[in-house]
Amino acid sequence: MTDQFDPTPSDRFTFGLWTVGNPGGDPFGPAVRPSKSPLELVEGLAQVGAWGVNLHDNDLIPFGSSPSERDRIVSEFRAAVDSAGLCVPMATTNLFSHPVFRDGAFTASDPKVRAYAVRKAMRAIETGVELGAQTIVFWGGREGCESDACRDVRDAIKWYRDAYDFLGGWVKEQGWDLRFALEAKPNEPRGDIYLATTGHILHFIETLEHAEMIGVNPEVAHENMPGLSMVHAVAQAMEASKLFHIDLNAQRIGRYDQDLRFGSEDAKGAFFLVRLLEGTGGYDRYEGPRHFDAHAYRTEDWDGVWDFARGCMRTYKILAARAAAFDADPEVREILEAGQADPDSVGELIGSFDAERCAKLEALELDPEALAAVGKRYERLDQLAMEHLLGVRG
Ligand code: GLT
Ligand code: MN
Ligand code: MN
Repeated sequence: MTDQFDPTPSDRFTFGLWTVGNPGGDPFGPAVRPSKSPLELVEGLAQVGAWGVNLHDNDLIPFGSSPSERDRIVSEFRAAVDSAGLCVPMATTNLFSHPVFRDGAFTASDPKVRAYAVRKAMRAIETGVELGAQTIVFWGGREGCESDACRDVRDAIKWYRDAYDFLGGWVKEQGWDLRFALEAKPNEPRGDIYLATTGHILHFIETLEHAEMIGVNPEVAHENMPGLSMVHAVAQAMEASKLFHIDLNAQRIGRYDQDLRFGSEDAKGAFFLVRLLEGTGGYDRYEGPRHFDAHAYRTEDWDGVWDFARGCMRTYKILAARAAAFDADPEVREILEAGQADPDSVGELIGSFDAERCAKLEALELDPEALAAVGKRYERLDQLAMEHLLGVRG
């Protein structure tokens, strides 16, 4: 049975090779699913209605491959992607698995490790460009420490900056129209990871030489792990025109990085996130790919993996429809409009300072007791959100 929530390529849903390809191993037990090749994964993704596939260099090209093996693998993959009707909008570099990165990659204390990491990123960017990627994600999984005795955090941040300044300059010299999207995570696998949240990264970007080509790739799980709001992180990134990519999944607050099926935890958080991305509540829609960085439960076989992938996409579309209904609901509009009404144009007085506005502000009659007496009706508003989300209204 099909319905309007089944994914189609025009929804621009993407998955990483490492997501649907995750064979279910964890720190306590081995893989539970036979592994599938990148070519098989591409075929499966096309069948479930995805638009694109993303990859790390080593998801496709085994570490240590010779240049000729690498060329053969990339051209075979490209042919498979083309014949499946998919695309590769994003590529990334594995700067965390190999033991060489045990003390970090761009922030490792040993300058030779930093040089090796930058060169590995250059090779991965070349592969991304060859496959048509427009966005290069950087997740600094080993950029952190267990003990701050090991280095001064300010040195780490400086070395981090050096790497992005170098790579940004190199990309521009090649003449490639690429954007970098930096992904935060507060901890795991390191005790503390540098630039722990999207907010930290947004500031760091402003200190970079090629800041205009660098944005963020927030992930639901990584904001939720420490109990922060993904909606607020994404909104701040959008407000700064820095939402270059997004990692959609689900997470219970306080747990390890669970990478669960999108929307399967914190349905209300997912609802407000999709509402934000779709722009139904105001402002422009996010136009980039909707990327799922999640994997199927360890209980699943391969059928379960494709159920998982379909589930991510369907939930996104269901939430988009629910968000549109919420924002079209006259009672919702009425509460929001009443709450922000400004019949005396008082809001205009606050902004960049000038003496005339200041005088008007000073002259206003403002009665804090009367202002404080007004109930905001957010209980009703949130209940309306819940009823739309639960499908009993609109
Ligand atoms: C790794 C990590 C993800 C990142 C990937 C991109 S790698 O799977 O857990 O959150 O987005 O490097
Ligand atoms: Mn991610
Ligand atoms: Mn994650």
